[in-house]
Amino acid sequence: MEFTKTPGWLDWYAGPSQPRFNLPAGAVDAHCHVFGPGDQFPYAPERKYTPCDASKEQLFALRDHLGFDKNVIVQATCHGSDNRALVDALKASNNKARGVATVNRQVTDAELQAMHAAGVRGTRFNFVKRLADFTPREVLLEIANRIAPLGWHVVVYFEAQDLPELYDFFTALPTTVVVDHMGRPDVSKPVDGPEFELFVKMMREHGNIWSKVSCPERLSLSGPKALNGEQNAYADVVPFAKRLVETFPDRVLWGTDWPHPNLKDHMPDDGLLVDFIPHIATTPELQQKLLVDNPTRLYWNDEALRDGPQHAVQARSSTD
Ligand code: 0GY
Repeated sequence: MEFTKTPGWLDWYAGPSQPRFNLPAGAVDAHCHVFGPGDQFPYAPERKYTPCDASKEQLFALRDHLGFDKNVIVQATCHGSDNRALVDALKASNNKARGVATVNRQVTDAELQAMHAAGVRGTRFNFVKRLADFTPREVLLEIANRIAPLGWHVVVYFEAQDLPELYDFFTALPTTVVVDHMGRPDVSKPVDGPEFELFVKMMREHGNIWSKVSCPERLSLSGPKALNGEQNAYADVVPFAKRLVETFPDRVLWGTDWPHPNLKDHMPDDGLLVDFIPHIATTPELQQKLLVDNPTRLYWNDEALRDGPQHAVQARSSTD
């Protein structure tokens, strides 16, 4: 099938630099996507954007170029709840990728089992209005209760101004909950102001809530150029991500977000994004947790699943 990209679409950057920061052995890129290819895995009719293709082979080549060992591939909204491109990538990864799918309430137990066997370990609920249509909370809760016995977690994507309204729903979920991109803080506001404090409170009071400290390129107002007196790109995002890494070292994840859907301003160099990591995780210990220990525990901890959900719950709450 022929697809025409959304007007103004920025394609992913094909010549990423070699990062200066050496990733630790076993590092996981814990947030990235595959798009299509559309002629093999058509984009969903209900999608809000049509991207350029970004295949599993291209993702795995980027992984090797940057020095990552593994990927966590997150279902992108342009594929709706048709997880075939994701599952295809997981199966081709040689156990080097896990997945986060999007499922609706019609999903059968057999389909969930098949996705689990392919490497899916979570489902994503998207509350960003420009990306996904509204789904009633009781339907999402029903899905969360269906996937919990598999040891899966829920990934949530929302914007900071919507957290007050979503807070009670998130904190009542029966699984580990992973927040995309720190809940998209407005980085022009103070890192210790009321908006980000609410996010920190949610993580402090709920040991099952994790955060990806990813997407500086999406959140930054200062952009990819180092500012006067600053040494690094995306400097205005550093205090937010650094605070979470240092406060919750056992519940943070990092990912490139390749192929960077819906960016309007610039397309990042993924090598430069990797060089952002030591500014937010400033010691080898913090880097090891962020890049290796945490994602490995969440996504490759199959012993917990063999012993049943009870064990998985204990594994969850033993962090921090
Ligand atoms: C991201 C961010 C975005 C898009 C999606 O699934 C998606 O379409 O997640 C966005 O547009 O902010 O994490 O990839």
